[in-house]
Amino acid sequence: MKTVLLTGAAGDVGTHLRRELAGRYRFRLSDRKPIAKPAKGETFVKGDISKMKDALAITRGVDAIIHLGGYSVEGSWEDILDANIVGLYNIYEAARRNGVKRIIFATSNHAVGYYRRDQTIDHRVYPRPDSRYGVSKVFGEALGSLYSDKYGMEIFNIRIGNVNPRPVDKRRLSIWISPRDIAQLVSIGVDHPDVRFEIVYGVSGNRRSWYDNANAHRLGYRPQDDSEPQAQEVLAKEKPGADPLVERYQGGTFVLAELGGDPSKPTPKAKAKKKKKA
Ligand code: 15L
Repeated sequence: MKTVLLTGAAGDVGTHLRRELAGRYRFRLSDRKPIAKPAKGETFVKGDISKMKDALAITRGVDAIIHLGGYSVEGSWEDILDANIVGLYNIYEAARRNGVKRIIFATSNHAVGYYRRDQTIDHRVYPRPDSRYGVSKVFGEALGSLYSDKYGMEIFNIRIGNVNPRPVDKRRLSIWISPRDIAQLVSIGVDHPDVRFEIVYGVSGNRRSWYDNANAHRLGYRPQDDSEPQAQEVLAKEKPGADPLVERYQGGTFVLAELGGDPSKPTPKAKAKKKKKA
């Protein structure tokens, strides 16, 4: 049985994975917060990944790392920097020094949140982060690419939508992933024999998806859930009058935070040029 480190194990996604994957791996759980009762087959090691010493200690001797740890929404630059840039670097570098080859990285739909909802995007699109948080996820994907090319590490990036037992609003009908589907995808990341550097979307088989998840399917992902049967109920509860920008972009409210302009409109320079020509 593989020993797998789960960083950020005290969070929501970590809690779902522990339950769904119980008995499949020997889990080493790690978080800054304590976990009251590790289950059978689990051990807990407290650690702050913004400190290299801790990152080295928690990654020693494992077969793979599921890296969920970090700041999970938009936040101040200081918080994002500590957890998602420094912390992420520490995990990758500690893994390399400890000879751990395989990392499953919980990246996010917010790495590409500035794609419009009328677009279908696949794993090859250029990143379009919608927040500092999204930028930190793009950084994580880029660092994984470097560690894969330079050091031969095996990196499996899951651009997670929203992990929840049920889809909670209109936007999440398109990006929802059920606990059992995220567990399946994470297991592919841990066990697939042929991973070098992969990007997949962490979504169920939603009919309303904005993603072409062909790369996940190629690697064997067969989602069992679809948000559609719950769509009517979810839409009935949706409050009308959402900001048109929130409605236009995949990242939803993340695009609105500190918004300085509408990216679909021409830049002031382009506007001036057009005026001059006319
Ligand atoms: C994420 O990346 C966040 O970690 C999660 O809390 C949700 O906000 C999710 O995206 C989402 O877009 O719904």
